[in-house]
Amino acid sequence: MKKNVALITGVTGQDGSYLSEFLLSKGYEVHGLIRRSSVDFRERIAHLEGTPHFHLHYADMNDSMSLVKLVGLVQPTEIYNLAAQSHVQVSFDAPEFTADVDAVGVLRILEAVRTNHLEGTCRIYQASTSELYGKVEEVPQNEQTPFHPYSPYAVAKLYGYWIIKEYREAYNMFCCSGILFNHESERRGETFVTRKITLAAARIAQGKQEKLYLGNLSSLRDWGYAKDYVECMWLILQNEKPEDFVIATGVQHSVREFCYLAFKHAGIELEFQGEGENEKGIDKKTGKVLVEVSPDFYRPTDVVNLWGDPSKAKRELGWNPAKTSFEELVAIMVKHDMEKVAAEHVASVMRTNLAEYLEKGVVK
Ligand code: NAP
Ligand code: G4F
Repeated sequence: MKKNVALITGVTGQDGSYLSEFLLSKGYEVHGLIRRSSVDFRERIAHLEGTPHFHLHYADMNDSMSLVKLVGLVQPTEIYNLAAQSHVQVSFDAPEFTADVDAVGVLRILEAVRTNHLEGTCRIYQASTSELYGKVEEVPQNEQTPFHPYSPYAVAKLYGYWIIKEYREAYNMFCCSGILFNHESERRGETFVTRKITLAAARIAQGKQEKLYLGNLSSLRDWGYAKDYVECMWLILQNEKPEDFVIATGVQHSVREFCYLAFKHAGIELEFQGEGENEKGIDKKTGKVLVEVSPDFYRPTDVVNLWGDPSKAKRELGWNPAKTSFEELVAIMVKHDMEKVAAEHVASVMRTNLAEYLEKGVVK
């Protein structure tokens, strides 16, 4: 039997790391695309490096030639295109780079597959996003809901969505978009709102940070657990027909609610007082202001009402959107960050002690 060979772009990211683990557990040969950077950002996949069936290759989503060569070398049976400039706020500051990676990058992958004559054998998953709904036109959002992208990131991703659909129809390729709603984890990038909150709650609870500054506290999201969502990416490519799917939990919460629960898990009960820029999260026990609003984190246009309807994925892929609840997700993230902050403290004390001993000549 022919071996399943997966190529993952964005392998160093949150989803890429979980997907690698998932596919390796299913017996896949996994190839990951990494790009050169001056510092090593392979923390999320460090535990997989050196294991059999896991291989890394240098290339870049901005470099067609490198993609054509890589696809030709790996001869994948499945490609998971997860690479992206994935931060919505950053896309306002770097719109052209975002478009190059998130829009044209998708086209480059499709053309790399065609150039290598693999369009009949290689299935392609595109990491699409609930940001396409943007300035939402209905709630909850499903596969039929009209798109209204509301950031340079979303506009770039809309191109990715349509070019996937176009190649499916024009060249009969098995390529699909997963329209994923926000999914988080203990591996989430530290500047996305959930991880920013869980890390700050842990630091504040352990006396390492005074205050947390956030933007729009009323923004609503449908947050799921990234580990559960990567299974769906795979299910989409195992489906009989190439189709697009909404992946979400079907449950919605505000940034404020996430914040309240995260601090509660860290042992602090918050009370929110005031409105808009004057809203504050106050420690009920001490009366100290721990959370404040800063307009620095406001966006020129913000998506404020995302709520997904995962009925199609449930019905047609047999996927369970309720595997990890919102409450469990927050608990997992806070537990992880409480331990991380405590470990950093121990490491820093040890470093200080060692420096002192070296200075006094106690150790050489
Ligand atoms: P992430 O943690 O930000 O990871 C993004 C990945 O893309 C990283 O591996 C990054 O590499 C890579 N990348 C960026 N620019 C690249 C380039 N020019 N060439 C090669 N690689 C490049 O994102 P994520 O949360 O795992 O999300 C995965 C995908 O799903 C993204 O496409 C995102 O837009 C989409 N998505 C995410 C969510 C969510 O809630 N997480 C929801 C919907 C859709 P470096 O490590 O080198 O930076
Ligand atoms: O955590 P966020 O930055 O995620 P956002 O913008 O929803 O994007 C993420 O999910 C998308 C799926 O819908 C992905 F496509 C995308 O790649 C990324 O993974 O912000 C969530 C909400 C926003 O409304 C933002 O305005 O939280 C609000 N927010 C409030 N204060 C904040 C902050 N966001 C961030 N990053 N930092 C804040 O201090």
